Amino acid sequence: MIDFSCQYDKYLNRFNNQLDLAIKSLDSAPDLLKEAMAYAITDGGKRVRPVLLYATADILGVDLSLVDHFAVAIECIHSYSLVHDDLPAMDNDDYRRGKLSTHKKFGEAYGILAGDSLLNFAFEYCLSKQNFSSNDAKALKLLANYAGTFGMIAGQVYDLQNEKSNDINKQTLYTIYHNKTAKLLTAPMLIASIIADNKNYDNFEKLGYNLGIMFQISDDIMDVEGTIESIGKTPNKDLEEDKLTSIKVFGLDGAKQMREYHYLECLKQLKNIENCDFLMQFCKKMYERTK
Ligand code: GRG
Repeated sequence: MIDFSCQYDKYLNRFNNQLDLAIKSLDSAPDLLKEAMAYAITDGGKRVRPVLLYATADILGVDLSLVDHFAVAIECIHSYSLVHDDLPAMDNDDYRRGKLSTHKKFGEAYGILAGDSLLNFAFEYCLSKQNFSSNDAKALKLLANYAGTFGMIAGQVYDLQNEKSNDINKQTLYTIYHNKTAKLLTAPMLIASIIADNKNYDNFEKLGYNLGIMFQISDDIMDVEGTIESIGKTPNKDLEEDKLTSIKVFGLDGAKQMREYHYLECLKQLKNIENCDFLMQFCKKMYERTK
């Protein structure tokens, strides 16, 4: 039996060292931009996506040094999405990760620019990886696809379009959650799989889908049941904005049942993957999470 928190810390330490190197490489950027980017990406995040990447690489026998650049890139993209999501034009939140949101700390213009820069830097940093291979190119293309016009950004558009709507539709909800949340949680596992010549690709794709939907339903539940201290951002925002959420579609108890359903689907996929103890415990932690 593996020691889950020991292994999580191992991945976290590795990621933090890689992130330090990446931030150092920003030295020649304008001071305020660098500061705002570093503020947005350091401290407070759970680092779920880089941890998923390292854990999958380990399972598939991929040397972790081959995915370090991707770990930094995916957290840059995730952090940019949070910075932009907090802007007044989007979710308009003053708090994120237990501190002032980036635009509140540095002003709206720098919030926009720091987000833009994190997105560009993600790709620049990946492309600076030594011996960039054809599998790396395929993995980077997947990341661009899952984070962009056909993925997370599309999800954000569907999300905006369905605010204050009376059309309570499960299909629409799943389209939003798949794109907005699940794709960026699936990408790290698929990146590791692509680098391992597509090993277990379909299993990881289905695992990512279910983990992502479960993760977003938990986020909805925490929005209702959590506090600013526990979730690090303002609670009850979804209700205020009248968003299409799992709570609106299923009710609070129904959302909890759907969270369990997707957790069990994750376990089903994991049965097909060897040496997946860590991921099994990871899914359980995500199922039980309150922050
Ligand atoms: C603005 C382009 C653009 C996209 C925004 C992803 C997103 C789309 C908005 C962020 C808000 C949100 C509800 C995202 C869904 C995914 C999610 C639950 C993010 C929070 O991820 P965690 O819990 O955050 O991993 P930490 O802070 O731990 O990294």
